[in-house]
Amino acid sequence: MWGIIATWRMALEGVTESASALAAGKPVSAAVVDAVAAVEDFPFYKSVGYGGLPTENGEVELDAAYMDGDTLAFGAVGNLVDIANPVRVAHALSRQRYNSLLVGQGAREWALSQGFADKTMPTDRAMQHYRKRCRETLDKGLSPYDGHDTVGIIGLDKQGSMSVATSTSGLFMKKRGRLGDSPIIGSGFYCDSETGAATATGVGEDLMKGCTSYEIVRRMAQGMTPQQAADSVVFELEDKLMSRFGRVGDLSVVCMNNRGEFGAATNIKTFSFVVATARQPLTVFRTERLR
Ligand code: SD4
Repeated sequence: MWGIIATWRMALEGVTESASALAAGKPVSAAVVDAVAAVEDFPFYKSVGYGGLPTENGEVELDAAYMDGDTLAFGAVGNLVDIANPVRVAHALSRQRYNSLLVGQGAREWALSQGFADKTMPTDRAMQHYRKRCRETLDKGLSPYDGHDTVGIIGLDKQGSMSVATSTSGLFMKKRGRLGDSPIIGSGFYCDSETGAATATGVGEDLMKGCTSYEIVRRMAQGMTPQQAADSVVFELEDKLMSRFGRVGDLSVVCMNNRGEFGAATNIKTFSFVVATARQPLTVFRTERLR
């Protein structure tokens, strides 16, 4: 068996390539990292990598993570500025014994010391959006935080190994130094080859309150199907936050177990995700809030 599942339609091109690699028996780590890097490199995706939208100060600060489900090793970067592929830095960090999560200037210095390329990440297009949003928030009182998506990709290879990776520019107009769930193990991602993996997208401040990805994997380990685990975690968290916090942001997840069965759940109107497995031809699903 092999399989790959990713948040959002934007992952399609990267997933297409990596699905062929997995079908050909290639290892999951490269398949997942390459698929995320393809999304990072595409300048028109405004919420990931090159072309990602800036902080309120007009800087692009990127977050990314990688986790190996065989060893449970992970690496993550937060608030990384002007380095070409944050997910590749996260993957390199996962091979270090210590310093698994590096942020800000320290993350950048480490990436440069390892030979990662210095690249100006804000694009003219992203800066035009930024200036427009600055005017709109002032003139029309619009929320500055709309317009964010994270790519999260889970893979399973023919050897039964699993891994997961995430990458995002985080919330548009976030404060300098703000981290969401995407580089935080257990919240934005979790992977254990003995069970399966999960990854999340949406409002990190809320996804972190439920340790969302870990909780999905834990429920799969206790016998839930991926779909049951995804639904129960998203809607229980939504209910809890509504009753105790009075509001809830966007919560969307995808997950897969080590048999290539998958699930997805969302509390927003439409959430797209991409899947291919040995049994499921490559498909872009558009799921809606179903509860
Ligand atoms: C964050 N979860 O930084 C990310 C953003 C995201 O859909 O996924 N938005 O909070």
